[in-house]
Amino acid sequence: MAHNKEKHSSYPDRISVPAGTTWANIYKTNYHPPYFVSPDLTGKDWADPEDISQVNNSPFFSCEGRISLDFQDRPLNPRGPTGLAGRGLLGHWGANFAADPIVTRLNPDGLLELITIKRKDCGLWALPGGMVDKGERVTATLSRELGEESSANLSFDSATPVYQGYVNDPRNTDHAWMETDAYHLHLDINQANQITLQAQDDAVDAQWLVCNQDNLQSLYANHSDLVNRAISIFEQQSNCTVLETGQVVAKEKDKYFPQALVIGRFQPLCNHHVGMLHQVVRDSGARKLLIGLGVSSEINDKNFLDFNERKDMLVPVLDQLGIDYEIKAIVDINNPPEYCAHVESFFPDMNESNTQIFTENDYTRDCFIQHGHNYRVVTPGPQSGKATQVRQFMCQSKNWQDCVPQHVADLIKQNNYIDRLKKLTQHQ
Ligand code: RP5
Repeated sequence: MAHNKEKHSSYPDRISVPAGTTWANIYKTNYHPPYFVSPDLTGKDWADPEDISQVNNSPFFSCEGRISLDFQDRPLNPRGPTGLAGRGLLGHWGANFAADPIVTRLNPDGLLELITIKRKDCGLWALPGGMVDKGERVTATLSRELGEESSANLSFDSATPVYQGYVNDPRNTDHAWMETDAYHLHLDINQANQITLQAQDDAVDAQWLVCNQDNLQSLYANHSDLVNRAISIFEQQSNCTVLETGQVVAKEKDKYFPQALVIGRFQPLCNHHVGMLHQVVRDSGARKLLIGLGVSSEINDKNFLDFNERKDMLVPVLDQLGIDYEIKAIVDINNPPEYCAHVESFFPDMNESNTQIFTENDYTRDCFIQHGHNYRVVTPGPQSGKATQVRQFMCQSKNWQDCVPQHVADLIKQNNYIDRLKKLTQHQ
């Protein structure tokens, strides 16, 4: 993900960071970003002290995995250098946790609409999210923030979790960044009619926004990704399709796809993946399962197992599914318009009418539904990020064994994959 290029009004200019720069290769560049911490943080009890040695939340927790530190023990942005050091406007060193409510309804014209607020700081339409207070449950934050910014009063106890992780927020810096928990709540007409939207607090306006792709793409930060993820889960749960215009239509009846293509990395294969594969076979009724195993050009802390090592983990699970399958290595090409053709070149029999695609990755999903393609893409569940957690547990010597099938645990131990992962993690 390229960092957000929006300049925050109170921020100094960032220095430009050449594409492909990571913390591991930054020493090859002359990287001296300006340092900025907003005077607004001074004296605020919710903000960390500026002196990092007085911060007692190390090791820094992040939904993105293990956080590396720089030579001053400051946490480093997991998505790489941003061109600006310090915390900027963010109170905490490292991850700053927010929660984002995605509240939708159908309008009388059959269009899906979403509660949005216009942010006071930048004038952009956004999800009415906000920071999680210390010790607060995320569902409580969602209700509170929605109420504070739009006056709507809703409970999120039955909402669907759709995303947990990094937000491409314009306030992010090398040492502080936003992460969020996004939950989706779809209201029926009676519930929606009880809401009167009225901007409050950090918002100058609050409105129901039609979920067409133009509107979604212009939302703040990467809020469009969060909403598209919610839409894709909503489509599966309600057996409908949301068109690019926001129009909600019933799914093509009796459309049957004989093949299911699952694209994933399985770094490593964990219990969540096993459940997902069983679900795909059960729900799709497919006769053949195609597995596209994402292969990175480099071995690193996120891609620590090679193709054959992961194939060895997958085969016993696939054998148990009782259907025909094929596994192919899909080498990363970092070229969204070409990605669909790239995958098709490994599975020459697949096309839009005989294969539906299952992926938990937003980037992959977009490659198959944008750029002129019309594949049916299904997000198997909101539980992505489980392999990240397994890797984290492996590095921290926590109980990772319970998160993976027995044969995977055996392979990990027999081949010393933990040592390899730890070494790669230390080199980050
Ligand atoms: C975004 O900033 C989050 O996704 C959330 O919507 C928001 C929280 O920050 P404030 O609105 O409280 O400034 O990164």
